[in-house]
Amino acid sequence: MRIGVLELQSYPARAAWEYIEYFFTNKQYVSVTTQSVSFWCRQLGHQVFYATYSGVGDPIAVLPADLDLVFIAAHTMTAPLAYALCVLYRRRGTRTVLGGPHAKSYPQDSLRYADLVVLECDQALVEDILHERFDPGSIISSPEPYRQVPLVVERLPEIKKSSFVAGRPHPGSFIPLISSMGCPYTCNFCSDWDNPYQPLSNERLLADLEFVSANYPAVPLVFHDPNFAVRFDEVMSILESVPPEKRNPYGVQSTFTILRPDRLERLRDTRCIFLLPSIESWTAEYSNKLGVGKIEAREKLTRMVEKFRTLKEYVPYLGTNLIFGLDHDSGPDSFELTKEFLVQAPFVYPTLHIPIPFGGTPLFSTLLEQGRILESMPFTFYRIPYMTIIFNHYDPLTFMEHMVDLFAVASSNQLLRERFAHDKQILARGTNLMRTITTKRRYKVFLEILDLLKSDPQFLAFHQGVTEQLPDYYAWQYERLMGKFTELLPLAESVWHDFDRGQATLIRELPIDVSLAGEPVP
Ligand code: B12
Ligand code: SF4
Repeated sequence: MRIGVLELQSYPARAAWEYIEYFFTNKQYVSVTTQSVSFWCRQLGHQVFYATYSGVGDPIAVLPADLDLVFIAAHTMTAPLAYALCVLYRRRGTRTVLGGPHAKSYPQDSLRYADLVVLECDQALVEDILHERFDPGSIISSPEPYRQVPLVVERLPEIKKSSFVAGRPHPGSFIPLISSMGCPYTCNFCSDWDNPYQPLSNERLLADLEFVSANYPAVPLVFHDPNFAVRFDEVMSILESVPPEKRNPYGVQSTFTILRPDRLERLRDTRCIFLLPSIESWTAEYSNKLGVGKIEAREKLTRMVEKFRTLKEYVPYLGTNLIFGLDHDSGPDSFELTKEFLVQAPFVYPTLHIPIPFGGTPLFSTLLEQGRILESMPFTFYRIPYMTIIFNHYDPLTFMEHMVDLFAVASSNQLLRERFAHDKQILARGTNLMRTITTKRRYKVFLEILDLLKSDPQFLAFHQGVTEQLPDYYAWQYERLMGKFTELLPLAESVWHDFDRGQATLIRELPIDVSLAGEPVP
């Protein structure tokens, strides 16, 4: 069979800056699972065309036209483009399979456009798909996420294609790895809230580390573990079994409960170069993973600054996530504390989020039940800097005023100068510059939205949930982003979503080893 495996990372770039940004950032955001699916198909003897689409060029051109089957992986923000490609491939007679974060969040909606929709995936499921064991129109799932990640040497053709240029690593290349699945925490906005922590094979991790050290010395590794090194000693001893002078640098997302001061030397000595421990919120919620107990917000700020200062002595590049407008947030406090954090810890790059109702999370269920999701908002806007929900304690105008105020500081040249003063390394400086430019672009969008909230009563009414009529501003943005693909997926298709997850829930509850698709739904 001729099989395409496509990972969609973005919409087509339109401005010069977007070409630069997408090449240096999106291109490095490739997923291990899509590479694994490609490898499993090759292993079964098929002719496989693997591609990632970072936003440069035409997404149709990255794969041949005459495929028998195509796997498409997408996040929710790129779902409309993925749907449009499904429409196109189906017209050409190609079977379409949608997988990845969006398919898992909104399986029922994905089924409007794809022949098969995948929740969890493993090698056996891919084999069943290729043998046409599932009826078109099915939501399918392996009993649990795959346990055996293909080795780097096995995924090398995919890695070369996605992360390297002309088969060779360049200064911005990363090699993606994964050493565990799931997470012991249960944050209500995260898709992994109910996915138990599962370490993967230590032997295979060591084989990967030895392979990259011998063949791609100095190329940084990026671990996609939702929460890295929950079993800290075990993982560190694997990393330490590579001789110190042969270790590749690496980056991870982890929680403060794991990053205890007595462990930081081991992180430094194994060459951890970037760390993303999330703060999430200044209120007491989500504090359990920060290792500070349920303390008052201002004290939390002081403790977080201290913790990041300590981390900085061991790890050169630090980032964190903060979310504004979660249900327990109210008033200006979170915004003000964040501004103080930015000034006191300029060496930490924060990603400042607005809650997004990703399907399958407790946050989604609550918001849906309370009628607080702006249901006609296309998936295109399920990303910062857009508002897709009605907040518990903020009206949209006040919320946006706070965001504008915060982003004025976050994107300021003054803060960039301070970041440069703290980070002398070229890679860190380049990353800080790129991220500041991205933050400035988001700031501009916030200003536009604030202006519309103030000047256009219909726009304000939409964000207050008074009308479902999508404002012209979003209609125009949708068509601008989708470009020629609007013809395949007109706006009218994207202002309605099937949020039902009935089938998805049913399938996940079926016992192991049962052929999961095509089961009658009572
Ligand atoms: C690692 C990670 C990243 C990494 C790597 C991304 C990548 N391409 O894999 C980085 C840091 C780059 C990243 C970036 C982003 N991420 Co992220 N990320 C994660 C994280 C922490 C773990 C994902 C993972 O690899 N898990 C391990 C794998 C094995 O499990 P899995 O992803 O659940 O996949 C299973 C199935 O979905 C399926 N599957 C997965 N891919 C495919 C592909 C095919 C073809 C098939 C058939 C099946 C299939 O098989 C797997 C095993 O069952 C999750 C949160 C979490 N805790 O899970 C968020 C998460 C996936 N990210 C999310 C988001 C929103 C983003 C960003 C958009 C954030 C932003 N604002 O920029 C960007 C998008 C990047 C881009 N343009 O592609 C959301 C996605 C929600 C959604 N519905 O879209 C999540 C779920 C976090 C959340 N909010 O809950 N992310
Ligand atoms: S700690 Fe991170 S990965 Fe774990 S549930 Fe919370 S947000 Fe998700």
